[in-house]
Amino acid sequence: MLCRSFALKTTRKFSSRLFVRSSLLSFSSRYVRRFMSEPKSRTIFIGDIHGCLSEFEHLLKKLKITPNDEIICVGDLIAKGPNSCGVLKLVRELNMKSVLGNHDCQLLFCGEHLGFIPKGSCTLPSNCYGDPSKTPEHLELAKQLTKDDWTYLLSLPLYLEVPEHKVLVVHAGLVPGIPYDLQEPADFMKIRNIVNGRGSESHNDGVSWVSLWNGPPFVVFGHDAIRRLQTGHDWAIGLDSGCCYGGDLTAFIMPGREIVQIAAQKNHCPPTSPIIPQQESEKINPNSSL
Ligand SMILES: [Mn+2]
Repeated sequence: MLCRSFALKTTRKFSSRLFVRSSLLSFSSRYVRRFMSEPKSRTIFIGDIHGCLSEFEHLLKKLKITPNDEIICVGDLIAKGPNSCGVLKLVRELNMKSVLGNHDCQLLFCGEHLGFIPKGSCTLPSNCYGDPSKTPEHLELAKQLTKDDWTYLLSLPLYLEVPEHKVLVVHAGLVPGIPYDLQEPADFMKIRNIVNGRGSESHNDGVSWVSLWNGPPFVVFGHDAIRRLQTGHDWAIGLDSGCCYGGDLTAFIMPGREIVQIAAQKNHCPPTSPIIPQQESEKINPNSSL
């Protein structure tokens, strides 16, 4: 019942309100894309893959994807899982879209640090990047990427609008009440909570950003594996169901609002924070329509 009321309520709101669009941008337009496509049979949003190539392949097989499907990833394609390069290759070959996740962003920074991409390629504010010496996995991964991988990563936006479905795709989230172009770029990639009106990576202090998000648009996001799949919001859905931590890889399909999942083959890496236990009421049938 919870899921059904979610779908009906959201549909009604969409039909009666205008979709917000970004206008002037205070940071490089390279990080923003408005995605206009030919009508496709399905738009499939995929949660954080984190190098879990095998689960990714199984999910695509289960989805029975066709060239008419538009596939959009919520970022963090790489790191933590066993085959980041394979994921990048498949994402490129199947012409998938994605937004930039915090790990993708750090990989770019490591690539610049090691000279694989030109100095000045990483133009986001400094709080979007970490010290490369403290991210050895990303440094090692940078040595394995192809030129096409770098070109693809450099093309990823911080947010992506899908007007056809009145959807905004971001990796982590945004601060409610602030226009997209005035958001902190780091918030798009790292936010979990709002603390004293500002974005925070914490999941303990303040409240989750999504609990304050009243839409429109409907936001599809990832990053927050600690809270697992988040389907209980009217105006957003969180798709990071922690595949790399032994959870699931999740796809959300529009139209229809169907959820399709593949269970992780194994626990690929230990979680950095304890996973918040999922409430019984939040559990869903892995192939259900919301
Ligand atoms: Mn992330």
